[in-house]
Amino acid sequence: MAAKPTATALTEAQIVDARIKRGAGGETHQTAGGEVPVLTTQQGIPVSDDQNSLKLGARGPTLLEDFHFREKIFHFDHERIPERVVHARGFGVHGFFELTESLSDITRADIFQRKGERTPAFVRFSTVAGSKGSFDLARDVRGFAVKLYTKEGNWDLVGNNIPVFFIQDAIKFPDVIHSVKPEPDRGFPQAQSAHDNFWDFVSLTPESTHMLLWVMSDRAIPRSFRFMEGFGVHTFRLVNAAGKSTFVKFHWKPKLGMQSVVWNEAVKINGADPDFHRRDLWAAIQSGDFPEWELGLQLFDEKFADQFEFDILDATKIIPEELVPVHRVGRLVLDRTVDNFFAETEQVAFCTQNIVPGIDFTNDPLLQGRNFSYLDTQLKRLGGPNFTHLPINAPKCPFAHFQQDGHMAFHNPKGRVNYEPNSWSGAAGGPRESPERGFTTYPAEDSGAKRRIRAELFADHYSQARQFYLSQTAVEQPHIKNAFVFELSKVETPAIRARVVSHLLNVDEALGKLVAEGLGLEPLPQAAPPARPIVTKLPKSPALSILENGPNSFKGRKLGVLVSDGVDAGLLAALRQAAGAEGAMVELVAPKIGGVKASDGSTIPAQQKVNGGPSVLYDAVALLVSAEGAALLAQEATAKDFVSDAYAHAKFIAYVETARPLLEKAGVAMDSGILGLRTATDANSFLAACRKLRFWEREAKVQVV
Ligand code: HDD
Repeated sequence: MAAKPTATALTEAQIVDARIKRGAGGETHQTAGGEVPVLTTQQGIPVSDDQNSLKLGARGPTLLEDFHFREKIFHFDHERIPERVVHARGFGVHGFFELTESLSDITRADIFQRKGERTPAFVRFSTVAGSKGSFDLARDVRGFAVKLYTKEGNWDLVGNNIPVFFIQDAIKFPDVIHSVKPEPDRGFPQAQSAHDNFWDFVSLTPESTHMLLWVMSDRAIPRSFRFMEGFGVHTFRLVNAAGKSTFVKFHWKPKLGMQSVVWNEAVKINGADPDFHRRDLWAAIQSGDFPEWELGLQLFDEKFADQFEFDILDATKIIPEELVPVHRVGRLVLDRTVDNFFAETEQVAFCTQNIVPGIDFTNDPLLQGRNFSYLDTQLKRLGGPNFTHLPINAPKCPFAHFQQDGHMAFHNPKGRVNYEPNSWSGAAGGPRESPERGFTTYPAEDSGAKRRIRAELFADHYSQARQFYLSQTAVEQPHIKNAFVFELSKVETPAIRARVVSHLLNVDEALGKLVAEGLGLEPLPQAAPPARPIVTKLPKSPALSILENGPNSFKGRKLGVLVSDGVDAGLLAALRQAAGAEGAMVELVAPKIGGVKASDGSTIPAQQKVNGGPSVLYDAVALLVSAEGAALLAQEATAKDFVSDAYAHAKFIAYVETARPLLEKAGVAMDSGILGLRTATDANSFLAACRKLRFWEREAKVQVV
């Protein structure tokens, strides 16, 4: 490989080049499979036999001198690096940020200067609690970490899909994470908050209450990474060329709108396809349907901060969008999957302290603590201080400094000078600081006695939790109640259940009582004494509801069509056409993966066999089975589940008349979310109905406990 030590990063192309060029100096040889590189050891020594270790005779011991064998096993033994202590399970993709409005009056950040300019980006989505191999549909916060390779260095906006957090001070982070992770004496449960330790900790930490409402809402079970919002969470500063500071909260708004699954679906998706979210993102990008978000800013000044009811430094609070509108200034497009999961997704190192000139921190005590933790953790994960040499972490702008050596240093500048000041002149003297161009910290004035203390307004733990709950629709509120009841029903210690309810009574008395009733908790506990009076008159914030902000579109969603031999080919084509026009994907689910013989004699291949393609994998379903097909599938448990689950999960269902026996066997009671399919016009009407995403009217009828 032609990697000369230079002052700039190796490009990804160079690395890939190195990978595919493995072979003895690019030597190739002819095999049954064509002209391929010669297999070598890591040292480049050609290998003659990769099937058998070196032995003394056919049945003798393996010889220590087999350097090829030893190297191969040695390398394999060391393939793993420590998984992230949180957000271990993630999926990263490439894209770009495009500025749609210049912000040069508000910030000097280079990325925000020139309308229309694109900046390369890498985004990693994740769950928090589960380990690397856990399932995607855990009830959990989703990480939304964005690395922007700007012309003045890397800016990492390490956010979540929820705009608040469990704790206010970073000193509590190890505690909240320990509590949610598997319990240390037993090593379970995996990727779940539904256990005693988590609820014990949060019920003793009332500042978690607002976050708990979000985590028990449908935000914590998104349908796809593509259909969720992202938030920078903390208040940051934007600083312009004149040194003026404006406070900012960052938002990512999905172009396809928000959507979540229902809890029973989440439980089943985890069995049917533990990779549901990563597969979804992968498939969308591979098919050219690039997900997109708008970058929104909430901008405000000291005056607003002073009169706001809550502290803008408190990460357990939001600023309602109705109070400070979200101003959209750019778009993030994800258009490329990684070449190598380990090199990119696993080794990417996000650090909250990576900010660029024109952006600055505030004194949010959670953010201040994060600024230590991220750098520190990369050292452990990536094994040394040179993780910025990895292509995924290296800036894409020129860089020059005197930091040197260490494990795996592969940018090693030439020349004599590695310190400054020095008296070597010109280029020989190396880089120098620039008071004009360099990062300058906003000179905020702070003073006070050194104490372990929190600001007074931080003590309001219930008002915004209440606002969140009351801003939800009549469909969403019961989901929150049910989630609390589900989780607390897994808690073995009754006192912990009661303590959670004592907080919920402060959020909303009716909610507290409903959860108590769902748990069979008697007598009702006293409400926890609030540290500050609860603000009960906060107006509803419709922006907090998913359903109030529905996309009214089926674009980017997936239709599952159950088919059998004898399927009406014309109707299937009409359905595909209608789905295509809507921008939706279609998958065929059939008794055999080879496909079905259609009415016109053609064979149509399937994407799923019926027992591997349950309806939880789809946003809506259609039953296109012939009379014989319906008779066959009415005896197949997984086909009946396909229908009864679609029904129970309030999905829109289209059916041909011959599918009726299957609907009946599945125990479906007909309603207006179940639409007959005879003509192409029916197919269009069905897709139009699907724009509502779910037929929520049905839900209350199928959930009675
Ligand atoms: Fe964190 C990873 C988001 C609080 C310490 N965090 C991590 C990731 C995301 C967040 C998205 C995954 C990055 C990736 O994909 O590689 N974390 C948040 C948000 C927080 C937050 C939105 C609150 C507003 N985190 C937080 C605190 C601390 C940490 C208070 C410690 C004091 N977080 C870490 C970490 C991780 C991490 C241990 C683990 C892996 C990593 O950093 O790279 O340093």
